[in-house]
Amino acid sequence: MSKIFNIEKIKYEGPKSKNPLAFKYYDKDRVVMGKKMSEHLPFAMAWWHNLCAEGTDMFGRGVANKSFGKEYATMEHAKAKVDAGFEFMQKLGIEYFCFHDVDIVPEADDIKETNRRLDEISDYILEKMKETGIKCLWGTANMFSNPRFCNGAGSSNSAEVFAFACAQVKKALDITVKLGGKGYVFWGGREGYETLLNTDVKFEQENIAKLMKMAVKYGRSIGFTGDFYIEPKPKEPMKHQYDFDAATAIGFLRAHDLDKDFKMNIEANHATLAGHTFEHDLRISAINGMLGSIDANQGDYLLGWDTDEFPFDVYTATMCMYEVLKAGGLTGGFNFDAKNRRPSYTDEDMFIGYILGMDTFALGLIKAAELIEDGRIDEFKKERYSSYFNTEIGKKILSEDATLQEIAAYAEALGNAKLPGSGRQEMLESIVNSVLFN
Ligand code: XLS
Ligand code: CA
Ligand code: CA
Repeated sequence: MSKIFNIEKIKYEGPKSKNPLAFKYYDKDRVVMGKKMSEHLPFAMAWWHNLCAEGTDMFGRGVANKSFGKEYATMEHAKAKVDAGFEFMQKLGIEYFCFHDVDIVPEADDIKETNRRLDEISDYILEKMKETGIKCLWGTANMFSNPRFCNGAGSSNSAEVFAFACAQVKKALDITVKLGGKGYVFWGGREGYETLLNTDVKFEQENIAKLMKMAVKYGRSIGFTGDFYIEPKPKEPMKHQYDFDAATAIGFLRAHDLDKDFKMNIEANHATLAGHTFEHDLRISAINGMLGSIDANQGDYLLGWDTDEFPFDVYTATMCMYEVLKAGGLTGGFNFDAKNRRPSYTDEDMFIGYILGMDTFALGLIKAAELIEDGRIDEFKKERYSSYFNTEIGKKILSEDATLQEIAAYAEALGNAKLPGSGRQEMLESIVNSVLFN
């Protein structure tokens, strides 16, 4: 193994450990509800935050050094990032990675040269994958950084820019397939608008659907059998993003006949920006058969933007894992779309961030399994709807031949209805606390 990071392989030391460079809860072989933790939690490293981002913000330059000893924007640097990434994943026991095209090579002025670089780097990545057994969770095209995409990619007002979006999606699909990626993501990027005064929403949405349809057709023709994902986000960078939340994205996919090929990649921080909980968007995806993959991070309730923090909130991770277990697991995985805070700029911090995230989800998994095994929540929920199953009127309502007149006649004969059973939210919350802190 190369030696870019002066840090040993991270081991499980248990909850009492005070070693910041050890797992406290993520014990990969521990069996939870019949499956190993590592199978429940296929974790992935996000190339962009971990190997590229240096902590630049609106007010200041980077703080962390991600040169890995090479000159930025060179192929030597791109290769050093591959070395660093694989060493990092091996040391943490992470089995997958996710990437944008421009995370893995410096973008050239001419797309033909960028594509050549992508061929070169993907050969190198492939070698590392064979050597280590590490796999690709998903790939995507960055169609939001280059100035040409200032008005969006698939939704751009410029046909020429739309053509460049096609070229990037085509190449990113080629590379994803070459690396055996399980999925391909469309995050909206700048697919949205700032003002209706200059925007034809219908035309833009139809064009996005057109781009996606062509991508599905091409992807299938080159042997991509995985899922395409939409990753919803309500705002940022655009004021209005078309894929606002899971419900909106699912509606869009159905309207354009794309729902057979696509699932959702739900990011915690995006769900909360949409005014939902993380678990809300997971549930909406799951009940529609579209829970594919997860971008595991968390936002900050005091800030109105996408802070992409490492997940730390065990309540939320528990509710997430409850949804995932109930849905029978993910076809995708848990990508840490998370970055260290700007003042946490050392190599150690990179490792500690991932340890925090992996431990938080491991604890969430353990606690979600305990909640399910405890059974009180499920029993309560079943009882709460029982009048539909154990009363004549309930059975009638659920029957095929129910009519509005017949059901209305039942109500009129009764004259008035009893209050529905108590929701008992406080009792359920106290069950959650007693399971979390037993
Ligand atoms: C940005 C998104 C992005 C996608 C991939 O907010 O989270 O990083 O996951 O393009
Ligand atoms: Ca994301
Ligand atoms: Ca994000």
